[in-house]
Amino acid sequence: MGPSTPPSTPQASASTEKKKPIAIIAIGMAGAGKSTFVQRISSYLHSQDPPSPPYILNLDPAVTHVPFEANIDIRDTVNYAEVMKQYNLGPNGGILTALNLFTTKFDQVLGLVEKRAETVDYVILDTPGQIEIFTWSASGAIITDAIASSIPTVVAYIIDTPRTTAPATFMSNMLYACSILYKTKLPFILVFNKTDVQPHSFALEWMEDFELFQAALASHAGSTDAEGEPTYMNSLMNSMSLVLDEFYKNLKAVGVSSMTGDGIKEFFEAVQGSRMEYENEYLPDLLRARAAREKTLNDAKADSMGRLMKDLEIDRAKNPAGALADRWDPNEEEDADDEGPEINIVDRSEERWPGQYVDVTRARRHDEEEINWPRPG
Ligand SMILES: Nc1nc2c(ncn2[C@@H]2O[C@H](COP(=O)(O)OP(=O)(O)OP(=O)(O)O)[C@@H](O)[C@H]2O)c(=O)[nH]1
Ligand SMILES: [Mg+2]
Repeated sequence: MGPSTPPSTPQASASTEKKKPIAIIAIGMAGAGKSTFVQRISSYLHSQDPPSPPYILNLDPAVTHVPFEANIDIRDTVNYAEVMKQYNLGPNGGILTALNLFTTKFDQVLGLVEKRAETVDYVILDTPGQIEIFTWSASGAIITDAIASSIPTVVAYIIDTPRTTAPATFMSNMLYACSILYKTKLPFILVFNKTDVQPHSFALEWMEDFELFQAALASHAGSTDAEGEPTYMNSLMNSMSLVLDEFYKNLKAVGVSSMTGDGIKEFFEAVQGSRMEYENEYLPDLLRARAAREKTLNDAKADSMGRLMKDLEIDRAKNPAGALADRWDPNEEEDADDEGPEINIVDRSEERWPGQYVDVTRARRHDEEEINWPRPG
């Protein structure tokens, strides 16, 4: 045999050679520390050798101050206070509508992100304070799916550790995380934040051994009734802890302090581990689902096209002159009225701050602006 060239798989090598960033979507209850966390991981990446500045998207239209310098900021695109006024909405409706308007232009955002794909290692998304606005809205799902089908994506579920030490609160928070995992089906990292105030070891213990959790539950006030029998709530939570036990097996958990930077390195190790998970589990599912969707769509198109052509043939045979008069005149003006309101995405790093790193702890928006959006009550 002559000198053999190694068997080449052009598609496989092309996909691994082309560098792709990882998207991190920070999701969590109001005040869990999402924005502080995004700021912290951003400054961690800046401090790497060589520095690896991330591409950051702020999706919270109602925030007055972000502690990081966003490359794309929803506030540059939609004015949340104006939306509230114009559509007669309360704070949450305003945030949701602002997010919906922004999502109509998400193709532009994707374009900007893809342009950076070769030079950036991480794309980070900070989401609105009210968790359900992102996790239970059409636009949240569209944004998540759009990003996840374009680059490897992980969800960082930020937990306010000091506020989840009560077993019942812990369980509610985990159930919420569980619902997001099953909705997004993306690699998932539980980020126990604020470990400077409360170490997260109790959470890891409960997750590893549900009997420890049940013991904690039993020792909590209100878990037994007057006769000393476990209450309904208590037995419900006991059985749910068994369900969650299964859920925990699919997750990574890290403890961090966005304040001190503790645990951020471990977080990035978990993120890197998730890339494999994305490629082996999520991506094949996504491609399968997309192929199925396209096939249904194409079948439907072919079917209606076939029927349309048949109708036209009959029509033409019946009335040849009418069919000719019905033809489209290419010189006719096209209707330009169906354009939506003018919304445009701004990449700040291309406009005002070309690749410039601003001290994130002191970051401010445009200096000449004195906008102070009210926070949702
Ligand atoms: N001690 C401590 N406090 C933290 C930590 N991370 C965030 N905080 C504080 O928690 C509060 C909320 O932080 P944010 O980053 O605004 O939380 P968020 O989830 O973005 O809040 P919303 O977007 O308003 O829902 C702030 O006062 C932070 O200073 C941490 O690791 N340790
Ligand atoms: Mg925030």
